Amino acid sequence: MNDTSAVKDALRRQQIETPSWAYGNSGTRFKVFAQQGVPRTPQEKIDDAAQVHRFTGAAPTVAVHIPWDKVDDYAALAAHAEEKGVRIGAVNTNVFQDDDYMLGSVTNPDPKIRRKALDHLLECVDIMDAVGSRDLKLWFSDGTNYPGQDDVRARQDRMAEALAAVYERLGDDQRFLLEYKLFEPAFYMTDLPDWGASYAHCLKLGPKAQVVVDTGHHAPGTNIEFIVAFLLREGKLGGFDFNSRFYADDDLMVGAADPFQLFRIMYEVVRGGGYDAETGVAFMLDQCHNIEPKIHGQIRSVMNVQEATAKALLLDADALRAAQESGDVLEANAVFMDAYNTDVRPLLAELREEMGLHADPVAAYKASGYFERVVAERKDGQAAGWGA
Ligand code: PSV
Ligand code: MN
Ligand code: MN
Repeated sequence: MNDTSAVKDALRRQQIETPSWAYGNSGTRFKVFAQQGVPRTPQEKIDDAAQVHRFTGAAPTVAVHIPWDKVDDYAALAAHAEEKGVRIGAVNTNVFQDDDYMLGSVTNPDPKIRRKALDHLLECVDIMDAVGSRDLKLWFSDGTNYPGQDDVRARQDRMAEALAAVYERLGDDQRFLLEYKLFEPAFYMTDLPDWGASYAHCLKLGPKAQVVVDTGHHAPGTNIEFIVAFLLREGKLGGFDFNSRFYADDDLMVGAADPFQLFRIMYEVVRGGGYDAETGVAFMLDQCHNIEPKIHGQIRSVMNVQEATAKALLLDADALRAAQESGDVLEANAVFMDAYNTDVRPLLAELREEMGLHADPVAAYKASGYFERVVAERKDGQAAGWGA
């Protein structure tokens, strides 16, 4: 796309979902650092997410995580979000923080524990109904630490059984997004370690089962953009959990470790039709801000995704195809790199002003006084969930 106004139109409709847990205190297993002004309730996490949308105009939904965001009245939580100018997005399940799940949740050898895990997943679909959510995000920590610990194949059967039961429960306008992760917390074998395993389970179940690519869940050097291209071609890419990694599942800000990789991913999204209206590809952030301010970090992350997207949209697809078809390796690579090396910040600043926003969301947020206000108002903010 070379036409700047078409690129702007495409960017105008980009929606990036922020996670409620990004606003809570987080850390590693060594230490959770308590920051100032951190939300004390699910409602306050939504209030913070609304600030990210207020200044970027691109983050209209916030994902919740159950039970971290447990409330008595989910319809009221959805109404609270609407009041603040955002909506509740994906409902994230949690079958990894209970003593019962030491040997697994839906793949646990004990049928009583499998039932408990499945009940939680089904309860999360009830919550989706209450808040009007389309997506159920499933991440399982299930796996084993030692060879021989459990039967790998039986665990796949149990996984398939649970996924089928959840699939069955989904409404017509709902779907589940199945996450995979190479390792951690299981260190020998993970029950859904890679996109192939997630894809195979989803393929069997049907169109309401889609794969979600968490950019931090691969072995170093994995060509994530290939996975994206492949899943899009098969109609099985449900969305992204964006974050950056240097080593393992670091959950650092998207675009911080490798902005070029983010661009390559966004290029494949655009190329594969994943950016078209109504495509269903969800752009979500799955991050935590252990040492940096959280709302500011989320705004930065949204901007990083926007910049990679703008570059991907600006790429001269005709010139690229011509070079590819004539076998001109260096010209094809030059066209690709030209797009990546374009400074899109002025274009995005212009677009924001056209949308009635400040050209610089970070400066506008800092000038708003919101942070100082919540620091004064909120004491003893909540931990995000894990590592607490
Ligand atoms: C754990 O690895 C994880 O980071 C997964 O990516 C989930 O999406 C997230 O936690 C929230 O449950
Ligand atoms: Mn994730
Ligand atoms: Mn993760």
